[in-house]
Parts: sequence; structure tokens; C-alpha cells
Amino acid sequence: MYLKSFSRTLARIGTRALVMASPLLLAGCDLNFWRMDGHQSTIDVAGPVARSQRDLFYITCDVTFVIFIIVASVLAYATFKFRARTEADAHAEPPPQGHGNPLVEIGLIAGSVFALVIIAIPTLKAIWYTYDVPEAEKANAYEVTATASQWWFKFEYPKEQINGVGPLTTGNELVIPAGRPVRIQLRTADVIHSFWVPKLAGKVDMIPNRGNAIWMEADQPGYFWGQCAEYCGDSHAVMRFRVIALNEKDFAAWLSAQKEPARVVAAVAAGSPQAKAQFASYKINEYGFTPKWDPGASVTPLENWQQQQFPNKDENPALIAQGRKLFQEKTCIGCHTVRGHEGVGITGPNLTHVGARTTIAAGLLENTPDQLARWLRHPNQVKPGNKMYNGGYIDPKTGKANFTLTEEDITALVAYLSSLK
Ligand code: HEC
Ligand SMILES: [Cu+2]
Repeated sequence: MYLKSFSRTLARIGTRALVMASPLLLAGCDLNFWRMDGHQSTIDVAGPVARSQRDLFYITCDVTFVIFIIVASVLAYATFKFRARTEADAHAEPPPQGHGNPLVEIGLIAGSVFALVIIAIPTLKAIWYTYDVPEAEKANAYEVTATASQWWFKFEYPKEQINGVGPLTTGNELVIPAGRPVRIQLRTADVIHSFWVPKLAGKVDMIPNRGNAIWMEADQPGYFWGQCAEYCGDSHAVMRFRVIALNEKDFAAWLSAQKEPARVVAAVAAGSPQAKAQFASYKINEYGFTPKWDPGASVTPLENWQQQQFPNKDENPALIAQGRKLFQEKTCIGCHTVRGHEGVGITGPNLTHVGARTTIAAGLLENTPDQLARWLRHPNQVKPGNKMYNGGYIDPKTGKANFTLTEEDITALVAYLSSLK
């Protein structure tokens, strides 16, 4: 009898333990889980704001862990000590029950208050700290504006005014100076979105008619993943972006490269001496790095970004010229700005230097010729509902195509877009 109930209890405990541990066991196959250093990790942080939030999380975990140990030990003790030892025990009346021992109750209340205070003090401090750039560093803070639209991000640099145009504007990749606080004004062009770069800072909503802001700082130059964190319609899950932090020198070089109008590649024969001269004449300001041209070289995400700042060695000027023409004919110019070229639209991301970015379609696809072609071939299969397809490629009212692109058109457009360094 004893043995039977004992083994039953053991079996039950065993099953419980297995169920509870199964996520851990499954994840055991994946070492990354234990390191917790994924692209969007809030544990493996890279800046002071995210660090203060992570530390607060740890404090809360520690306090609750201590509570767990105390409660679990008392429970284990009571369960073991007062268990039914005999069959008769199991059916006997419960022993007299005690209620309201003042000492225990006051002790528990005091204990809970104490635990809450331990959590509350650092919480208030962290709220204060993450709310805005610390007073002492305010003068040093860099300001940018991020505006969300379904389903992409626009970034503006109010300090970088371009004559007769307005602030420098980019899309989907936010470049910031490393080691310096950056205050980001958060706006939205349509519904509520939320701005989140997990390794740098927690999320803040972008709300219509409300001027929110967030601040963050990257300890070192790096490449970071961001994500819209508030459900905002069809393609919300793939509304991403990147943050690239550069040292002061590279940041200044990047700003001056971005302020230039779009690159002009004259239509000369591919591989001709003129083409080579044209390529060689393209000078990317004063970056402190050179790309690793070796195609087999393993590069970090930041090095990959650096590589993107330089023109492709095998670019075809004639094809690029054809792409530029198609960009007008197929009405792309009505939605996209390509400063210095014909593009003037503002419905879609600014493409003046799109070739220098590492991603397209709001951080979803790598900016390679294949992925660009995939995007142009059928934007709606990549991002359901997107406003480039619905309103551009097709008329949403009639469902009829406004224009079509042949494979040749796509090849030329890809060459053109990739040349916009
Ligand atoms: C009706 C307006 C509209 C037209 C016309 C249009 N686009 Fe777009 N385009 C958009 C919008 C909006 C996005 C952002 C889509 C998203 O990520 O949700 C976009 C995104 C892009 C991107 C990715 C940019 C990035 O930052 O991720 C490229 C490249 C692009 N379009 C090229 C083109 C080309 C080439 C054409 C012409 C064949 C074209 N677009 C026509 C509105 C338009
Ligand atoms: Cu969203």
C-alpha cells in the first residue's frame, strides 16, 4: 500500500518536473538559448539605457527568487512533515486548524512591504534615468526624428539641413554616433507603432498627435536590430529596422556622404576605360575603413554595412541609365525621393542612397540584387498589404495593374538602385 502511493506520488512529481523543464530541455539543443545573445536580446545589452533596464529585471528576478525559495521550502517542509503516513491517516479528520497568528501575519506583511521597497527604489531610479538624457549629457545629445508609417520607418536629421530641401532624410536604417546619447523624437504618419531596439533601449510608442521621445546610447560602434513592437496591421511582424552606430569620424563621413545628391553614373560601356575611370572617381569622403572586397571573407554585420558604402566593382553604367529611365516611366518617382534625380515622392522611403543600405523593405530583406529583384517582382508576396503594391502596382479600387515590370525592367531597376551609394 505504502509503496504504491509513494511511487504514484513520485511519478506525479516526475511528470510535473518534466513538463516544467521541457522548454529548457528542448532549448538545450540550441546553445544560443543559453547565451541569450540573439540579435534582439535584452540580456546581452550594448548601451546604458538597456543595461539599466536589464539590471532592474535582474533585481526583480533575485527578489522573487528568494521569495520562491522561502515559500517552496516551507511548502516542502509542511508537505513532508504532515503527510499521511498510514492508510488510516489518509481518511482521518484533518488536525485542528489555526488561523490568524498575529506574529506570522504581521511578519508576512512586513516581509512583502520590504520586498516591494527593494524593487521600487531601483524601479523609480530606472524610470527617471531612461525617461530622458541625463542633465549633464544633454548638451552632447544628438537629435533625430523617427516617423513610422505602415510598414516602414523614416529617419530625419534636423541638424543636417540640405539647402532648399530640408533635413537629411533616410529610411529604415538609423545611423547614430556611438558613445554619445541620441534622443529620438517619435512620430507616426498613421496608426500607433512602437520603437524598439532591444540591445539599446526598451520600447516607446509612436502615437498619432503625441510627441513621444526615447533616448539611447551605443557603447561602441555596432550594428543593431530594431522592430516595431505595437501591432499596426498586415505587415506589422515584418516592420523592422536597423541601427548602425559609428565612431565620430565615420559618422561625420557618413553624414557628408548622405548629404550629397544621388550618385550619377554616366552611360558608358561596361568594363570600358571610361567605366573604370568613373568607378575610380567615386570617392567616399573620409571613412576610416576600407571594404573587404574578398568575396569569401567572413564579415561582421558592421563590416558588411561598411562594404555597402562603396559602389559595386562590376556595375554596368548602361544598365543603370536604363534603370533610371524606368524609374520615371513606371511611376516610381511619384512615391520615392531620389534627391538630384527625378524622384520626388514621399509616400515611400527616400531612396537617394538606398544602395548604401544593408536592408530593404524595412529591414526585412538583405539589400542584394536577388532580394531587390524579389521585392520589385512582387512586393505583396514579401510584405502583405504594403502600400507600394496596393496603390502603386495595382489600383486597389479596381484591382487592375497600373504598370507591369518585365524581368529585363527589374534587372535594370536593380542595377540603378544598387548604384545609389
Ligand atoms: C504608391 C507608391 C509607390 C510606388 C509607385 C512605388 N513605391 Fe516603392 N515603396 C513604397 C512604399 C510605401 C514602400 C515601403 C514598403 C514597406 O516596407 O512597407 C516602398 C519600398 C520600396 C523599396 C524598399 C525601400 C526600403 O527602404 O526598404 C524600394 C527599393 C522601392 N520601393 C522601389 C520602388 C521602385 C523601383 C518602384 C517603381 C517600379 C516603386 N518603388 C514604386 C511606395 C511606392
Ligand atoms: Cu507595428
